[in-house]
Amino acid sequence: HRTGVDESIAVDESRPELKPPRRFKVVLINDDYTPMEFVVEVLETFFAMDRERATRVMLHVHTRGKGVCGIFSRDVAETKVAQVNDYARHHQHPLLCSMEEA
Ligand code: TYC
Repeated sequence: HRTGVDESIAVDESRPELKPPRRFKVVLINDDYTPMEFVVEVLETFFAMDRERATRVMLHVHTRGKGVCGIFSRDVAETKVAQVNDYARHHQHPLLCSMEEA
């Protein structure tokens, strides 16, 4: 098996280059009907924001039309988008979440 010394040599071995993973912004879109409190709850629940940050992001989206909730791998971004849109629809709000390459 490999010693600690071998491990440090192994990181220098020739290997096929891996492309850096693509990153994706998860974006919230403004609308006229979703309650502000619901948007804050979404940002707290799915993006682990405290109330102050969630309120700031919600107000940014409200005034600017859209805003970034976070930047993630493609898989995590797709999951967040689906979770938010499913949650909004479950509560019969038109809130829309989407993703774009960072
Ligand atoms: N514009 C909504 C309102 O005035 C609040 C809102 C904020 C809705 C952000 C969606 O992504 C959104 N109740």
